[in-house]
Amino acid sequence: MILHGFWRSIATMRVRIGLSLKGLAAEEVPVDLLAGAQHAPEFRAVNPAGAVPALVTEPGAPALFQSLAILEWLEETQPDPPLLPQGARARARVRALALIAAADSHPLSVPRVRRALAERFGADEPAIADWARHWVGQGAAALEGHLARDPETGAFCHGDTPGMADICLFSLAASAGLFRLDLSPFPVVAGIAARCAAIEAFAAAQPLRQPGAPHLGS
Ligand SMILES: N[C@@H](CCC(=O)N[C@@H](CS)C(=O)NCC(=O)O)C(=O)O
Repeated sequence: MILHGFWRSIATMRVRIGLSLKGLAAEEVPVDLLAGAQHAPEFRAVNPAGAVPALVTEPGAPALFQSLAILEWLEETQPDPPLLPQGARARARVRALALIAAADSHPLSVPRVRRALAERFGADEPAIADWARHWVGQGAAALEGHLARDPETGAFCHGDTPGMADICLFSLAASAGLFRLDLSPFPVVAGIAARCAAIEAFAAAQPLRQPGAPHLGS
């Protein structure tokens, strides 16, 4: 399989984790979002939406796209270990938690939105970072509210094994890291993110661990 992605891409990170938890490997082909490679005709042929991730599962077949749809495909084609719990209600809860991070929060800080803020409204870098922090924080607050009040929450979002909601929560925590948002006001979210970070499938998928990422620290 070929995973079109980018070191910094939060959505690609979700697919990296899902593949790894399922014991599957994909060769990652970088699409340099900071250089605008998502707009190149060669990549638009892969994903006309101009966004990563895009997963080519077999030669010649159109790529799968949208990280949550890819995670659902993984779940259906490779059920073990499961990313979703048993029972319709539990599955709805996990999908809803995942969507808070992946659908309500993350899209507001993707490169095309940051670029539109700069080009259409004259926002400078600090203002754009402030905007991104705001929406990541809104996502963290919504997750915290749901997780803290629900007895289904365990060491992870739903019980004591990581799944789809944890993948998305961990991706939100990675956004918080990139935009320097302190997650300590959200202790349940921060605790689950820390437990995810102790699992290699999660840790190895983090933006700063990818080839091409800037080397930070000594
Ligand atoms: N909802 C999509 C988001 C895809 C997306 O926006 N990906 C970002 C990187 S995380 C991207 O490629 N953005 C390109 C751009 O904004 O120009 C998913 O979960 O796959």
